[in-house]
Amino acid sequence: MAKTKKTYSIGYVARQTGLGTHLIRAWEKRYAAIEPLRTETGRRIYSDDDIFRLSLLRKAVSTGFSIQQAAALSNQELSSLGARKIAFPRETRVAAPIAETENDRLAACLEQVRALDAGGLQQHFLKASVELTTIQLLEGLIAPLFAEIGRLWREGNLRPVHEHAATAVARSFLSNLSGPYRAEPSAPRFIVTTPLHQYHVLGALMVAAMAATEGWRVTYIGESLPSEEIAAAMRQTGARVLALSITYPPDDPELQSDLLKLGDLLDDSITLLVGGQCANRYEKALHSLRAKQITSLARLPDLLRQIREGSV
Ligand code: B12
Repeated sequence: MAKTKKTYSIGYVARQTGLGTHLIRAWEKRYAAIEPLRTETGRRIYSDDDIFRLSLLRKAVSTGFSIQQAAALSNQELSSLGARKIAFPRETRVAAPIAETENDRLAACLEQVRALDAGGLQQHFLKASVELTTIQLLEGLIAPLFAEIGRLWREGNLRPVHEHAATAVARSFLSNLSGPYRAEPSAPRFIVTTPLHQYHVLGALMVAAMAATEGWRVTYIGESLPSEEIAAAMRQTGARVLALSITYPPDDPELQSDLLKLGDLLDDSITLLVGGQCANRYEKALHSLRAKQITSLARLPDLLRQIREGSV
């Protein structure tokens, strides 16, 4: 593909195309959909041609073609898809209809949850991951979906089995979300977990996906870990950042004291980030840990950049 002289960072390309950075890399690595140039140090740089092609691919995928199919086409063929000049056999098209607005997406996902259709729900998540940026996908679809599931469950309008089945899909989907993106070996390490007796994991998995998207080498070390194990993981990996997610219960005295213990076990240079619905209920312990409490995932990218630059 002919390259023009001007080049751009992946962040710029993501903003221009509306695609997440993890997805741009995944389309390149898995499907050879584009061929970005590399700097001498191996960093990817993108041309106007790359941006144009990614926009065409995005359009093709959002009208129902799989990225595998779309990546095999030339720009000219991709351009003509809109006019339906190329027809793939129907059964090879992505089955679920494209949901246009946030509410449509949410309603479509909820329908799959009610129908206990794990494959259907996964399909909707996959489609949304193509159409949306990572933060839009997490904060605009998956988090509100689970808030709604929680509400319907509490009111008796959904059974525990619906919530369990949906959680199983989300858990596996979120675990794989950062999979396509392999950080540089020199990238700083980031550990995510839920502390003692904390069994709600989706928030932690979202944090892991966000940090991976930002180029950190992320390890999710599992849930309900006592402070000794968390500290051991930090020592072994030399990670600079530890993220904890705290959801329920809000008043566990054992967790309070375990968090205080964590303060003694962690190196002072480690940045501790804490979020989740009940994080503020452990204020005293978190204060003594000098933890940064964050209420929104959207704040994470800026904060991680600042930590990387050493400005916080
Ligand atoms: C799924 C779910 C479960 C699953 C959890 C599966 C799993 N392995 O994760 C199961 C079935 C196990 C479960 C069990 C229970 N649950 Co529950 N559960 C939920 C539900 C429906 C969704 C939670 C979720 O994952 N949400 C999606 C995530 C992504 O949202 P989030 O955690 O808030 O994270 C967001 C932010 O907080 C932030 N964030 C989170 N962590 C971090 C960390 C950092 C560093 C940063 C930057 C940001 C960040 O980012 C996310 C995106 O915005 C909620 C409903 C709700 N309103 O949340 C109830 C809910 C949390 N559960 C609740 C309850 C009561 C229970 C049970 C006691 C029910 C029971 N009677 O058995 C048990 C307790 C189990 C236990 N021992 O802890 C209550 C808690 C009420 C409270 N606070 O007092 C809720 C709110 C439901 C309700 N009644 O309204 N639950």
